[in-house]
Amino acid sequence: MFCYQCEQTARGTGCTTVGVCGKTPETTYLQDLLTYSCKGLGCWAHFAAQQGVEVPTQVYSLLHAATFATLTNVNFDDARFKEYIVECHALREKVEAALKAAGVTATPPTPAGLPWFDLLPHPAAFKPSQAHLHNASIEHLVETGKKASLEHRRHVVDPTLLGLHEMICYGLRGLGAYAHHAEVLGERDASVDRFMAEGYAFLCSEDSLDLGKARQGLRSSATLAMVDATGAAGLTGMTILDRGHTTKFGHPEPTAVRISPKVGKAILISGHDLQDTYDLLVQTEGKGINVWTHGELLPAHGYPVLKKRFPHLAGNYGGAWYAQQKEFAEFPGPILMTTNCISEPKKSYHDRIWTTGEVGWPGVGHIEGKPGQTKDYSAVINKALEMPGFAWEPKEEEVKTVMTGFARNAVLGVAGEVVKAVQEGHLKHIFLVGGCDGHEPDRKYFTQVADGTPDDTLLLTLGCGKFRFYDHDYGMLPGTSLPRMLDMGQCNDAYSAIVVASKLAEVFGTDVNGLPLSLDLSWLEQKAVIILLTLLHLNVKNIRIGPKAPAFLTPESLAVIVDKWNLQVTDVKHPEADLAAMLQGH
Ligand code: SF4
Ligand code: SF3
Repeated sequence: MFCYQCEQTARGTGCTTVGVCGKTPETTYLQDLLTYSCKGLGCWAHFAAQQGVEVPTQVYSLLHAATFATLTNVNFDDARFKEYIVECHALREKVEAALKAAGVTATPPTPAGLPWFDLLPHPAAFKPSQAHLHNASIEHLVETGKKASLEHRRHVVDPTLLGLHEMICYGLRGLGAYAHHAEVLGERDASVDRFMAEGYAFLCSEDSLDLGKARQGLRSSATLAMVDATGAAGLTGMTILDRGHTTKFGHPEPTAVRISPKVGKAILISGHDLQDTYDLLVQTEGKGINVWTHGELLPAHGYPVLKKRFPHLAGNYGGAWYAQQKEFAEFPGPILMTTNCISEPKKSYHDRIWTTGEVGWPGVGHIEGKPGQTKDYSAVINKALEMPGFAWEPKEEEVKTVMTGFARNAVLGVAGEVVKAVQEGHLKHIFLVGGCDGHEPDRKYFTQVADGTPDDTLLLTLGCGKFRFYDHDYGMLPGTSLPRMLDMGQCNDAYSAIVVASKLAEVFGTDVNGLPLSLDLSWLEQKAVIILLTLLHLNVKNIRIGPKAPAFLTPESLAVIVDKWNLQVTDVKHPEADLAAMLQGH
C-alpha cells in the first residue's frame, strides 16, 4: 500500500505497511479502486454535462459521499467500500444510458498515453458489470485495487506531477465532504456538483500530462490551473455549508459551554454533523438523557435553534479526536460518531459506539440513513438508558465553561468595536491559529504561539486544533468588550474567517493581505487541503501551515507555491520567531 494524503503519514513520506491512522492495506486498495471508479464516473458525468445531457443528481450525491469516505479517519469498513464501488458503476451505467437515450453516440475521451492507467483500462473504459461486482469477493476487489493504486502510480509518474494530481484529488476529498455535509442540510450547488465530476475527469485527461511534457511550464500548467479551480469550488462548497448551518440552526451566538460533568444519563456525539446532533436531541427529548458534544461538535452549542430548544444539550466532553480512545473509554454512556475523525474503537467501548453517515468501522454498529432521511437512534438511546451516566458533578461555583459561537455574524456584529480598537491602538494584530489536531509533540507549537500572542492582539480559532489552548484565559482586549480569544467554530467554519477578513479589508480600504492578520494553520486531513486551496485561490499570502509540509508536495512543487503565495511551513522549534515575523506582517 501507499498513502501520503495526511500530515501524520509514516516518517513524513508515506504509509507503506499499515496506516498510522489504522488503515489496512486491504482498505487502502479498496479506496484506490473506489477513487479509480469515481474517476470513471467523473469522466462520464463531465462528458454528459458537456453534451448538454442531464446527469442524475444521485451521481453527484454518490461522488460526494464516496469521496468523503476516502478522507482520513472516516471509513475503515471494507464491506462499505464494496457498496460504494458497486453503486459507482451502477450510476456510470445510468449516465451511459442517459447519453444513449439523448442520441449521443460519442463517449468520453480515453487517452492512451497516460502512464498511470497502464494496468487497467482507462477509468472511463473500466466497466465491470454489476453481476461481476456483486459476485466479486473483497479479496478480488483488493487485487484489482492494486492495479489502480497510488502505490503503482508512484512508480510510473513524475513525483512532482503525481503530488500535484494528488493535491487536486485531496482537495476533491475535502470538497466532497463539504458538499455532502451541505446536502445533509438540504443544500447543494450545481457548480460544485459539476466540479466534482470535472476534477476527477481532469485527472484522467491528456491535459493533466502537461507538466511531464514541459517542466518549464509548471507555473502556467493546466494542472496548476486545476489546483486553483479546486480552491474556487472550495469557496462555493464552504458557502453552501455555511448557508445550510445558518438557515437551519441560526447564526451562532457567543455561548458559554459547560465542560464539567453533570449528573445524569449521557450520550456523546462526535464528528461535525449538526443535523445528526439536532435529530438526536429531538429523539432524546424528555427521556432524561443529557447529550454531550465531543471534539468538533463543541460549536453546536452556539447555534440558537439547538441551544434554545434543548436544555439537555448539556455541555462538551473531551477534546480533539486523537485522545478519543481514552476519553471514550471513560465516558459513562454510548457514543455516536457522525463524521471524521474515528480511531480504532477499543474493546472497552466497542459495544457502545455507533457510526453513522459515511463513517464506518468493521464490526461497529452503523445507523443507516441517506441525506434527507431521518435516522433512528433508538439503539444509542436504549444503551444510554441502560448505562449509569455521570454519577458526580462539581459544585455550581466550580463548574468550568469555555466560550464558542464567534462565527461571522457575531464578529461582524462587533466590527465597529474591532475597527475602533484598531484606530485607537488597542488592537495591533489579529491571529488565526486554527485547523486540525494530531498526536505529534511538535503540535505544541500552536499552543506556544497562542500563548505568546501579545495582549493587544486578537486570537481567532477554529477546528479541533484549539483544544490545546481553548481553556486558557487570554483575558479581554483592552478598551473593548471582546474576549481576546474568539472561537469561530469547526474547521468547516473557515468560511466565517474568510467573510470576516474580507469585510474588515473592505472597511480599511485594503485587501486581505493588507490587514494586520496572520494565518497560522495546523493541518491533518483533506478538509484542511481544500481550505488551503481556497485561501490560495483568494490570493491570501504569507499563510503558515504546519507542523509539517504535505508529503505529497515535492520540493519542486512546494517551491512554486512558496514563490507564488509565500506559503510558509511553521518553524515548530522556534514559535517565538514565527510570532515575531507574523507581527511584522511576514
Ligand atoms: Fe497514513 Fe494518513 Fe493515509 Fe492513514 S490517511 S494511511 S495515516 S497517510
Ligand atoms: Fe479535526 Fe479530524 Fe481536522 Fe475538523 S476532527 S479539524 S482533524
